[in-house]
Amino acid sequence: MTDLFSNQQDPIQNPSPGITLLKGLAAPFDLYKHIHRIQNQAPFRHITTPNGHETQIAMSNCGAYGWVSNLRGYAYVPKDPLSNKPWPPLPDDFLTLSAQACELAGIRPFTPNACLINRYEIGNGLGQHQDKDEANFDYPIVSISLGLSAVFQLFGQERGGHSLDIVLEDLDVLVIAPPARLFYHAIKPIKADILRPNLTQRFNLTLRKAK
Ligand code: MD3
Ligand code: FE
Repeated sequence: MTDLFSNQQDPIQNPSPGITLLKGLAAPFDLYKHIHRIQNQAPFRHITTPNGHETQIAMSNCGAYGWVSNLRGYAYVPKDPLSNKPWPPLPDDFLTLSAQACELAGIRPFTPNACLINRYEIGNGLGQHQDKDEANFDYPIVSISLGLSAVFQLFGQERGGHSLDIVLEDLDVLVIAPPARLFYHAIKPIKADILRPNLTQRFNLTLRKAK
């Protein structure tokens, strides 16, 4: 029923073509268990971008390929440059969650082979950018949010202009598929949550087919 006094929201939302927000879909999984194991093998690090600046957010990866950045540019590589060893394996839970998300979004499932993990502290954000280091932009990206909420901003094919703002909460899963796949997007600086004072971080995991 849709009445003025209902505070229920649809667990499956389609705020823009190609974008599906699956509220709380990650709840059944203990994803922190996996993050802790991954960060023991491939610690979070602030990477240097081609313009010589260090990223605000810290990053790690798991899967056959990991996304790295250095003064030469951005790339997906099979080994962690810090250890010169392969990235930790992609946990089965991540593949299960990705398949569930694609099914609920009504798109063809894909087999992710890369997972970038972003870690935000309070005050950290991510500037407007496109994700275009993957080989084939027809494949979707599945994003999982953990911890503090974020305001995700979706722009269009061009940088700037108006944005559609979407709140990503703890345990939400976002599926990004064409026609939104190459849209510019950003994360506003993360705010503290007065109701959860012990929460000081946000994690975002993006499952991708890199190559
Ligand atoms: C829309 N991460 O890792 S996830 C990134 O919350 C990235 O850490 C953000 O942007 C984060 O590149 C946003 C949601 C997301 C991921 C990829 C997209 C939205 C996207 C690619 C195209 C359009
Ligand atoms: Fe991105």
